[in-house]
Amino acid sequence: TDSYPKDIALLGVPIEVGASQKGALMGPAALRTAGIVPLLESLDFSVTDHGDILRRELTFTDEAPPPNAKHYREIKAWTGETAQRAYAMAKSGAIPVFLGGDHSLSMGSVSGVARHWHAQGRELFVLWLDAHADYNTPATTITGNMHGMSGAFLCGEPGLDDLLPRALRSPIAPRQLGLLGLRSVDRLEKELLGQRDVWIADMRRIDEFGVGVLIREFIERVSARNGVLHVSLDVDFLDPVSAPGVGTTVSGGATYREAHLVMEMLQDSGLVRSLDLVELNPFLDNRGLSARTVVELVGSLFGQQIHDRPTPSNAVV
Ligand code: NNH
Ligand code: MN
Ligand code: MN
Repeated sequence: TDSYPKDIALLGVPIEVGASQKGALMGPAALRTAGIVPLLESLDFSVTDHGDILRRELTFTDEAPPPNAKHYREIKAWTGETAQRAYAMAKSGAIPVFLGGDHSLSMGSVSGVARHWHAQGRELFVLWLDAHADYNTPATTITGNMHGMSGAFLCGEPGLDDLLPRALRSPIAPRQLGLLGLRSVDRLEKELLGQRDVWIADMRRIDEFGVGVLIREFIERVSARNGVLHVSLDVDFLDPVSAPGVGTTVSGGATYREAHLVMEMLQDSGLVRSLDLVELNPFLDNRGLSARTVVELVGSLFGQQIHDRPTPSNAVV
């Protein structure tokens, strides 16, 4: 199989209107302050920071928005730009890392990288680390917040059909999506998910089987299809004790060590080709704790080890 990329491309996507709380637009700056660039360089990556997408440079349309999709036109503008940038970054051979920004940014980032891998004849799998399923459509949402709709959009569920032009879209099948860490799902969202072949490991399964068993199961699904993996990390995947800096904390989340183990095992798999870091809200953080925790997790994902292990425990390549 192909060798692991040595280049990482960073792009800040300071979007916050997909969430109800303001402040996620400060996320990219906080992740840089927490040292994401020198950390990746210390792990022998060559890092190119493309800076942030600028809101004032986006093009807004004036079409009538669909119902129950707040700030639709602004999110459409972010999604189109993010998808084009994501496609170009993935095509360059680097590993794109998207600094959010709320989780609606994944509608663009994943669409762009999926389009690249589709052109390569590879299936893109998406691992969604989140307290929430983000599988609402305008027909199922309670809040109308579009950060709760990203997964459904990416799987081609109806209701946001004109958000991204056909040519920039590359929907994934529900079986290519994995949700880990769930503990807050809306009623109609749950009903919809129940009819789809999405891989789901909620907190109950994590408690019962341990995160290591579950992540190995998902990695095996990806490698069985010779797929590649995009990781979408919502800060609220973590327990609020480790990461209070997020607009939608839910208690009972992944512990600091559980999250690191996930990242370490993903590193061992050699399958991760792109990453979103989303929902960090520095305005709500406790002296940089959450930003630092996220950056430490990025370290584990890209090869930082506590002690060298010559033979990874779950090598699949
Ligand atoms: N399910 C809720 C909604 O759709 C919450 C989504 N909020 C998130 N998602 N933070 O990760 O509004
Ligand atoms: Mn989310
Ligand atoms: Mn969430």
